[in-house]
Amino acid sequence: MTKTIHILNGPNLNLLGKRQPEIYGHATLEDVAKDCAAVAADFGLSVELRQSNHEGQIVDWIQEARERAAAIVINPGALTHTSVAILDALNTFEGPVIEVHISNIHKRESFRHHSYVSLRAEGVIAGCGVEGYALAVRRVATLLAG
Ligand code: CA2
Repeated sequence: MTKTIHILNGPNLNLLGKRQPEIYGHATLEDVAKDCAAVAADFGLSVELRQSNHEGQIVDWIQEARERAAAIVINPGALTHTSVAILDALNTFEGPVIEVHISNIHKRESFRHHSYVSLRAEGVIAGCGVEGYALAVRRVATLLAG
């Protein structure tokens, strides 16, 4: 059966391509889903992309991924910097986790420099724009093949 990568997005990322293009670019989450699906298909994988503004929903999706996903790519948005609940949920997931940030969080305000999710992630991609998602899918393919 085809392995699926769950691509989870946190608060406000539904606005991608619609607000603040100087920071986050012009591509939408639908564009991201298409790019990631194309890269995944090259490796015989599939993707499911979701976005929620609610921390508990993301925790529920991570728990669901335990049963249904081979890997997680996650951009938790601002919850990156605050959510022990998302870290705890990720710690129960057994496959690879790659953390993505569209902007370079290390070039921004100091409160964005710390990530709880990085304590669990196999890899972190930041500052590569929305291309970071497809790079993360490529990395997951390598890790799943190994
Ligand atoms: O750079 C990233 O991907 C972030 O995870 C984005 C979060 C921010 O809080 C993190 O520090 C870094 C913010 C997501 C807001 O997304 C928007 C997208 C387009 C327009 C407005 C907001």
